[in-house]
Amino acid sequence: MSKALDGVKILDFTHVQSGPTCTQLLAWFGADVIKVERPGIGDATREQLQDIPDVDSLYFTMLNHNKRSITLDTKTPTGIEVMWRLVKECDVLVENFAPGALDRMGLTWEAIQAANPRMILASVKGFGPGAYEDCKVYENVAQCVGGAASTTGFRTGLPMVSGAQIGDSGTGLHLALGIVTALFHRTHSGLGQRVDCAMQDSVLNLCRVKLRDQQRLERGPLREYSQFGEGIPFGDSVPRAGNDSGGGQPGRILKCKGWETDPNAYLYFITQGPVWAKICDVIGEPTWKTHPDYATPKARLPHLNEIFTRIEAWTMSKTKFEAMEVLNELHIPCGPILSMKEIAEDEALRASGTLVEVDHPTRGPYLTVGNPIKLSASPCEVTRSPLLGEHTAEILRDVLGYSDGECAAIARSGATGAVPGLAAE
Ligand code: CAO
Repeated sequence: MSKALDGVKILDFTHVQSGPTCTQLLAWFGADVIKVERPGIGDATREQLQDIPDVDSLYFTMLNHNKRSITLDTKTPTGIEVMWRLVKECDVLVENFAPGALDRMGLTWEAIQAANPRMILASVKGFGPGAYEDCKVYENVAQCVGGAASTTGFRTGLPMVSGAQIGDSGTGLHLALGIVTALFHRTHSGLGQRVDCAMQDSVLNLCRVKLRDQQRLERGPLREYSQFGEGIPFGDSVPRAGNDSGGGQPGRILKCKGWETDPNAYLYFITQGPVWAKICDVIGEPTWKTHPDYATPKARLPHLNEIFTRIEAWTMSKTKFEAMEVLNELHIPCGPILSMKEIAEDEALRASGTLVEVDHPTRGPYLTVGNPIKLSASPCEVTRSPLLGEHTAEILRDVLGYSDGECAAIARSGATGAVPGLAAE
């Protein structure tokens, strides 16, 4: 079966997490992703957080599946020549260098357009145009400047970053959507374009409900926040709301049986309006169905703390899985707090291909997250990340059409670093 992006060639100048997340997705959809790395060094994450000495880290392997790696020093004359051949040959150039680095490499938008008018140039930067456009940015910085940290955590605690990598992986996702949109546009315009995603903007996009609340706050207190029920006045910006649900259906994290010793013996419980009567029955408070303080969502808002305390008395009598079973039967929305250990052992996630075991020549088998987006006519097979420069020779020959003699000359020039077998030919 052919893949959705079969035939699309991606010139991948990405590193660390945000850019590689994007190009990995494109590779999973069938694009040929050619990752350009500095000879002898490669993507810095190959060596970061290494759990096995001298073996590509899980940080790297889990973000670079299904790609090919070419080592190329794009600051040597021969490297520059090969780089431009790649620009002419590929459909999309993706990069997340620090601001200015691409231009310093000679890859200005004007030069790229002149060399290949169909080329799409996709970039991740920390910030969009403005005072901070020249700044380097990493994940947690993006979470802070995008509004996530100020609205995450508990009201009385520090601003909090999330374990979900919304700055890096979130921006990579946004960029991937921009790229396929630009590829679609190109089918009728015939031309490439620039696709720019700033990490600050992507985080803010994921935090849009908090900007919604900022404007609601200007018209009065946020009645669904626990803080309202506690009688604590609001300030002039959206406060951290702990585990309060961000939507119109109030929810909280509640203790379940075993919480004293198990840090994840909790359940997220949502008091969805349409199933309120069932909630009252299950927790043993049938009179709350008609009681004026509890009968309607609006009446319940000032009493949420009391309501969740009562529900928690019920959830504490069950394990999180027992509670979920009872609640699911009644169509009451809820979810157990799953640890990474529990997720890693989840049979359904493995069966669906969301969790995949991959074999690696120097690491051996490891578990990774596969493609979370399932296309029925473009199934995804997750293959291991490339070793540094593993595909240098085949890319020079098969993609760029260099003869064996030319490949050897390129290798001898030092542009590719040491590539076994190449210089000798
Ligand atoms: N051949 C020769 N030189 C190469 C090369 C190659 N194949 N690949 C990269 N380089 C060079 C670049 O040209 C650049 O050189 P100059 O600065 O001298 O022009 C240099 O390597 C380093 O690039 P960088 O500045 O992007 O890397 P850094 O480690 O200093 O910064 C990061 C890393 C992530 C902070 C920065 O790239 C950045 O802010 N990127 C944009 C935002 C982003 O994506 N952040 C998320 C990262 S994941 O948390």
